[in-house]
Amino acid sequence: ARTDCYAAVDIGASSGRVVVGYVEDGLIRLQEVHRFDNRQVRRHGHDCWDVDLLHTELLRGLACCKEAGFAPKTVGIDTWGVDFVLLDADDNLVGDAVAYRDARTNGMYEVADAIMAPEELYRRVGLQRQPFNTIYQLLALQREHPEQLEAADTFLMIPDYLNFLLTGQKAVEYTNASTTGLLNAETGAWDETVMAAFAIPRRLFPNVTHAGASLGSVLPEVAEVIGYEPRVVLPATHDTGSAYLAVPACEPPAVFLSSGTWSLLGVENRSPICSEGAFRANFTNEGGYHFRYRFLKNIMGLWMIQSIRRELNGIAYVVDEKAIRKGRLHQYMRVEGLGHEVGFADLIKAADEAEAAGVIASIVNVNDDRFLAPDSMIEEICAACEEAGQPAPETLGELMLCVYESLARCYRDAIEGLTALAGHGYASINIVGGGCRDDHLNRRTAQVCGLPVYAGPVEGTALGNLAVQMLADGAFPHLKAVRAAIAESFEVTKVEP
Ligand code: LFR
Repeated sequence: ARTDCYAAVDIGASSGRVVVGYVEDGLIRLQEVHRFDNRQVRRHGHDCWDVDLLHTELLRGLACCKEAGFAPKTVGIDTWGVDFVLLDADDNLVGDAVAYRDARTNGMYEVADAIMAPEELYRRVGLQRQPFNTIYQLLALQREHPEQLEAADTFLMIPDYLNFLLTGQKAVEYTNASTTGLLNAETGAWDETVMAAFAIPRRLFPNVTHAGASLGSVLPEVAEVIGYEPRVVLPATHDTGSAYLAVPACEPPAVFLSSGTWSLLGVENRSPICSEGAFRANFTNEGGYHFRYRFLKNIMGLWMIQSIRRELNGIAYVVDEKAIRKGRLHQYMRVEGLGHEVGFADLIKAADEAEAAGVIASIVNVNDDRFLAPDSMIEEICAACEEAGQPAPETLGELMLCVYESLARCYRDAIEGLTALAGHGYASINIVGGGCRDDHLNRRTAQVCGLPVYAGPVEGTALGNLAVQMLADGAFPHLKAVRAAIAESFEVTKVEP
């Protein structure tokens, strides 16, 4: 098996993949060896991650490397942010890995704001206000299950936990820790003032470890199952942190957009901006690789499109035998004559046709929290249109056009916000991630924002993950070199406004 290679395990809210990367003639090559659907399950009244499924798929994926002829030197794991598990003194899980879209954080803004003004919290931690931030999840846990916090010994985020299962080492990686709302934006260490104010026990939190660090070899029992013995290296374990590393930054100054379940739109800075203006515009300062900060905004993203697709196919996004949240087809919606499951291509086609027919899109505020986890995305969009005095979409094309146009306008507003805060304009939008394959969205984004769109690479997150492993192994001398190799190795499509 080929050993001069690295494996990226990249797990998003809707799917995960294992991608092997290696360098050949200065270019980076990728091969996907495993892909799986991620899912949420209903447990003890909450939407939760199935961490056992993630563990199984992780091992399966690493074994697939070997089956594909690779025995990677190192392995790196990244996932979405904010979510965590608690371990007791015997390293057993305490409670469930509740998923960030779960409703447990409802009402936590009020609780938190009575403890510390949100402006003050922002000045310290620089994190955008989102109901799912770890800090609000911990406040919810304090109220519902104080005994779990009591019984807990260690707080680990999802990738940290998977790393622990591979190596037995407990480390909390910095980029993902920066999504908790508990890390000081300036120092990059746990903010003990914030923790004390919110009565979050500091003793649970291992000191932060930085991307590039090695956690050592996998445990013997893991090596046995996967058929080789890689070291586990920390990439930017927050997927968005990995994705931003892989942006080729064509035509600077460029706005970066990592497009997946979320659209993460922003720029990379050398220091955090925790100003009043940044707070008001709700931009976040997430910690990046090597002292960089992602100054960005979360935009509802492909989640809306994924939800519509699931709903049209009658699939719930939470697996729950007892109270399955089945998508209800809105009374006006018709997908006729398709004869197969609705795919993304069908949705794009419907939007293209509606556009060609001159349909005027109704507009919704995609960043309204009502779209975070609605029972029916389709009904929620229709209701939002009606409440705003606009016609509710009556066809799939109208619905899709509404989503696309609303997303693109939210991108435009975010770029205007960035421009106002930075005091200068931007020349292009660079999109990485699965969403950069959506031609309709690329075209509309270019039009509405009035900027050229550079789309690619699609595997931005896995690439960013691999980039840090390659740097840790000395395959590239510095970040600039690996970024240049990424730009040269992958095709980027330009879409003019
Ligand atoms: C994207 C992402 C975002 C984060 C959200 C929740 O996958 O990691 O950056 O805000 O998921 O964790």
